[in-house]
Amino acid sequence: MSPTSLETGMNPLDAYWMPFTMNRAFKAAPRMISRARGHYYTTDDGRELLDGFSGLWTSGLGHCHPKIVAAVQGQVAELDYAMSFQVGHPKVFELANRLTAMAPAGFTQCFFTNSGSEAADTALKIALAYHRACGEGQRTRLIGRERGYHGVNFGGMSVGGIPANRKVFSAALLPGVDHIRHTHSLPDMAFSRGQPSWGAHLADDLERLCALHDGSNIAALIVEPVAGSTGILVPPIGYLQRLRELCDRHGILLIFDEVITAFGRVGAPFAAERFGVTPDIITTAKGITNGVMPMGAVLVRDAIYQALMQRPAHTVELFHGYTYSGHPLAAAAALSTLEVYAEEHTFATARALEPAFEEALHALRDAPHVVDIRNFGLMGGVELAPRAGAPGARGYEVFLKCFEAGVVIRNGGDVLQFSPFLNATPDELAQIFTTVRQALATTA
Ligand code: PXG
Ligand code: PLP
Repeated sequence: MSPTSLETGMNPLDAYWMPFTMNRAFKAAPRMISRARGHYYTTDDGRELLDGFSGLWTSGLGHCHPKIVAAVQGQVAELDYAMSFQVGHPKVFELANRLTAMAPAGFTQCFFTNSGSEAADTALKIALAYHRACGEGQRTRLIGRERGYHGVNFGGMSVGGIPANRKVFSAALLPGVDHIRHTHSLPDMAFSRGQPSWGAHLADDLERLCALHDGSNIAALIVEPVAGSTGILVPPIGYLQRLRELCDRHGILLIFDEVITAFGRVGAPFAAERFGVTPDIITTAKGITNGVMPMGAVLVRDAIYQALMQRPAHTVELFHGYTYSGHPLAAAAALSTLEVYAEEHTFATARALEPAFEEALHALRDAPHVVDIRNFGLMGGVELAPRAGAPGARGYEVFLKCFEAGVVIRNGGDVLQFSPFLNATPDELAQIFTTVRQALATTA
């Protein structure tokens, strides 16, 4: 038997290589969460923390919702796993029906994954397969957007546009990918509330790429309706409509990555509905199970599915899938989550909370270091001026101070990010922003 960390004197936290984390700093001063209930985490030393980030955009209903917990507990005792290839189980079919019923008109199909990253790669593969089935196999180019985040797998990373996530893997990125420019411009839109009025013309950058590569070679454009990970970039008024028009003009599939924006985060089942722009494919994850089980889903318009169903019926139509696609526990968690969203009128509740959230967020305008504030739905970003020579250090320090003071937020570099619960109370919003203001006041 190998010796334990106690015998070797190693840090017992050493073996776990944490994702997107400063591993050495964490292990020197861990932040350990051992329980959660409702809107609070409990740390291993018994402190209660108000969660201002809804998990990681995942848990809009609050943690350990009793109904979802019971659904998963019941399911694990009834059917723990069933093979997902050539075999099915009832709940995943029911879930696909429910999801397509919630989706914009014309979406009839749902493909299941285990994460947002897998959903992004699945959507890109479906786009390529669709064009080939339509006799347009030359449409292989994939277009993303600067500052976009579509997860960390090779496809999503390649269409993604966050420099740090790409730098080390530069030579391994997919060929044939290009990016339209991002929509952010501090001089033109700082402190906009909701959608900026400037910037619809930025969508025309897609025309530049259609001219360069020829539109007939482009398979799909993937964008987040509201960019999340990069620090909340809200689409200018008219921008998404313009992207839709250009995609139609050139026969390009439009993919909305709604891993964050679906399921109430912008006060509707999908951002597509809220913005009144219908893409061809929608990717989701996170809120689909309220974060209780890993699951992602790719929602697809009927014409795409039908195009792939033309070959003889004894053939596999799409050579793609995951061992855990539509896992019974995830399906049970998702079905129960959708029921709670309906019973508790969660999306309307979230929508009603938007003005109070916007006010509380924008009240930070006069706090030290703040150079921009952005919001849409219950997504909020507060951008800080970077400390000279140490980008990200100031944001990280504010995150640490808030954690110490009992509030969990997230910093993406120097952008503080806010994702309150969809059913947060005014008092909770006040606590979050009072804590952030105090942290900013004591941060150099
Ligand atoms: N697409 C989008 C739009 C996302 O926001 C993913 C894909 C990937 O999902 P998975 O489940 O593979 O992680 C995401 C994930 C942040 C942050 O700080 C956001 C995400 C992940 C990590 C950090 O906002 N979103
Ligand atoms: N690697 C190996 C060796 C496998 O056998 C499989 C699945 O059978 C995978 C990777 C893919 O795993 P998953 O289907 O969970 O994505």
